[in-house]
Parts: sequence; C-alpha cells; structure tokens
Amino acid sequence: MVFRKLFILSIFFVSLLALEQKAWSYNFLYINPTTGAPIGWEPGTTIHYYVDPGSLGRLTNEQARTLIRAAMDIWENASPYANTPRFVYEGLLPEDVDGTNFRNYVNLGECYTNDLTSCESTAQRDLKTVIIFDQDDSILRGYLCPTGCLGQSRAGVINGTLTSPLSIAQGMVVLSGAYASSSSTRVYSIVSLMTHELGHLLGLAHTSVNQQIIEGDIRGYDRYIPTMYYYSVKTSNLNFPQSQMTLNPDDVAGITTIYPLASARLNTGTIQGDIFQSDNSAMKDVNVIVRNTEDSLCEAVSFLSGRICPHGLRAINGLVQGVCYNGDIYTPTGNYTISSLLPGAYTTEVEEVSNDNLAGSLGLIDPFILGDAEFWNDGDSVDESNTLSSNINLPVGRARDSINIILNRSAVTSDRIRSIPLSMFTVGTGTRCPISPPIDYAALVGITESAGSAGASGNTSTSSSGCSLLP
Ligand SMILES: [Ca+2]
Ligand SMILES: [Ca+2]
Ligand SMILES: [Ca+2]
Ligand SMILES: [Zn+2]
Repeated sequence: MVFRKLFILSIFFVSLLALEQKAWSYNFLYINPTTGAPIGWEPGTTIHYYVDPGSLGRLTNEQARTLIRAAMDIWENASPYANTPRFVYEGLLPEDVDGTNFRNYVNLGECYTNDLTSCESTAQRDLKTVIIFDQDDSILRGYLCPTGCLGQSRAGVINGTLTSPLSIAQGMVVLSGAYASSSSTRVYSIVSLMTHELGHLLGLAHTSVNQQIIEGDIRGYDRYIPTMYYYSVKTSNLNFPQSQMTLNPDDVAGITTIYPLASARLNTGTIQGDIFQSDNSAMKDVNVIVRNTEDSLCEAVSFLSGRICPHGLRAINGLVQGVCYNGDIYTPTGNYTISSLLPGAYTTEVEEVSNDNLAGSLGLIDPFILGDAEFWNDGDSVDESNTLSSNINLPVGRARDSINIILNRSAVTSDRIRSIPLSMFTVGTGTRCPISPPIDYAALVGITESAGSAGASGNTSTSSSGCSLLP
C-alpha cells in the first residue's frame, strides 16, 4: 500500500537559540539569541516582491502570479491575532530566471545588513525579495537541492549581524516548474506548495502533527496535516479533497507567535513544561503536541523539546541544539513552550520525531525517543500507562507552566511506541481544518480540472527526496 505521493520539502534550517525563555510555540527558522523571540520580518512591515517573468510548469506567468498572490492572502489572513506582513508586488524581474542566470537572484546562505557586500546575490544586496519559477528545475536540481525538491524558500538577508540578528530583510522563493508541469499535480497542490514555501519566507520551520495519518496511510484525513508539515501531501484525486493549502491551527499558532498583535496575548494562552528522561535528565528533540480535547486531530499544535534555553543560559550558536550554556557549564534542556493557543481543555503528549523525515529536515542527529510516546498525566512519573492522560484547563490569556513529562522507559527499544494511536483522539468539527478550499483556484486562473484528470498517476510511487541542509 503506497500513500499517494509524498514529497519532502526542503528548507535551510538555521537555528539560533535563545538566551531567555519567551512565550512562543512551534518551530521557527530563526530565533533571536538575545531576546529569545522568534525572528520574522519587522512587525507591520510590507514585503516588496519581484517575480520571475517566465512560466511555471503548465501555468502562464500571469496564472502563476495570481496563485502566488492567493497564497500570500492565505498568510495575510491567517489569524485575527496576527500581524502578518503584507506582500506588495513590485513588478517583474528584467529576465526569465533559469539555470544560466539564477545566481543574481538565488542564494545558498544568509547575509546581514551590517555587511551587504558579503551577500552572494544581487537580489540580496539590493534587498529585493524574489519569487522564482524554475521552469526546468535546473536551479533546484543544479544548485539548491541536488537530490530534488519541489521548492526552496529562505531568508536571504537578516537585519543586524550574525551574532545579533533582528529581523528578516529579504528573501526568496524558488518553485519547481516540473512539479507544476505534471498532469498529476492539481492547481490546488501548486497553491499548497506556494503557501508552504511562503511560510518559510515568513520565518516558520517544519512541524509535525498527526504523522500517524501519513505513516499509517489513513485516507481521508489529510485535512489534519498542517501546511508546514515536512512533507507535501500531494492531493491528486478525490480521495484527498483537502490539501495543505488551508492553514491548520498549528500553522496559525506559529504565525501568530512570530507576529502577535497585542490582542494575541489577551485571547490566547500558553502551555509549557519540560521533558525528562526516566533518570530525570533533560530529553531534547522529542515532538511535544498539545491538543484541544474537543477537536483533537484538528486543534493540535507542536513544538520540539529543547529548542529554547532557560533564563540565564545561552544557546551554543545554534549548532548543537538542545544544549545551553552559561559560558562555562553546558546544560541540556528539554523544555518547550507552545503559545497562541485558543482557550479550552488540552492534552499534552510526546512522540518520536519521524527519523527519516522531519529529523533530517531539522538536522537532528539522534531523534529516537527513549521509551514510549505518552500523554502527560497529573503527577507524571516513570511507570504509569503511556495512554493515561490528564486534561489541562487553559483559560484565555493565561499560561500553564510545569506540564512536565518524565518518559516511562530509558532505552531505545524495537517495540517502543513512537506515537499515540490515532484512536485516542477526538474527531471534532474540524472547523479550523476545512475539507474544501475556500476558493476554486483552478477556476480562478481559468483552468478546468475534471475529477479524474489528475488522478491517473497518483498512486504509482512514493517519492521522497531530501535536500541539502545547513546544520
Ligand atoms: Ca524562470
Ligand atoms: Ca504520562
Ligand atoms: Ca511518564
Ligand atoms: Zn518546507
């Protein structure tokens, strides 16, 4: 049994960890090492973007521009509590960007406004954010991700300096023309890819909630996979009417936490705590998921333990994640903070990060969970049932602290339970995980797609390909 098609989406993951604990949730591309806040664009800023004048797969340039604009609208309207940057179209680039001239526009590494002369590309030096249509995939295949990927997106210029990064000042998105050419790629899958890549441009890293659905090939549940999930779920026939084009609560919490309006603090809450091994030492790099009990598959938000340093400790340059130091003593940390949560009753669980997938895209070295996945329970210790769960009442505007989990076993065993069975979770209204996209994007660009037209090759293979990563 082969799941439709899974493609790993690539990302350059650079993590600068935090000096002090701040309210945040989710996984972020950049974190200010001094303030501990996730790094995005300046609050209230507009992102002025330029677009490749070429075509994207079977889409004309105008169609592709219409769809990228639609994907921008999705993020701009993500949440009433978020002040997502506005995107402003500044025009076409002077030439079709392809394998011969891409270095003027495309970069592998970031640079900083304190020294723009060190930037790789002219677009970086000019602070021009660019959307590139890589019609024959020569930029992606030949430069950005030689093992293949559907897109690449990243910040190109950061305001400030390497040791004192402040905000994103320029970025790029490169989209695969081959993907958009395929007859099995529907228009809304292209919009999903665009939305995912724009999420990176805005500062979000990959997330993982409900990986059981992907790994178990649970048909009809793709509505519960967030846009920033580390795979793109290619929705190529009617078994998968829902795509990652619509944001899920995990995505919304993430963007709200990077770009909070003042109302976010008043209307949402935070759950935080520490994950420990059975000997009480810190357990980093486990996936922590909080779920609203009314609608637990949809209302699920995750964060990797150990991505933040407790107050007074500093991250080691982002290279050794989950380890903090005070200039002398190195301290592993297993803490997590998940914010921008709507009020309600929540459960918290830990699970193993999928070894082949999210772990690789986040640069994790040893993603195994010691022992089983388990729920948090009141008085969590080393010997209760892994499915024993207590509810956490999260009032509006509040934080619940010390939701600590002590793993029940201390070894990586072949029979360990990597994630909580889906049957433990409530399928609620799924209001914030809609089945149908709000807009018929094919119709928006004048393309007719019949129900069967795109499904022919949908189950022929499972293809996943990782791209090169920064540590
Ligand atoms: Ca092009
Ligand atoms: Ca427990
Ligand atoms: Ca336990
Ligand atoms: Zn990605």
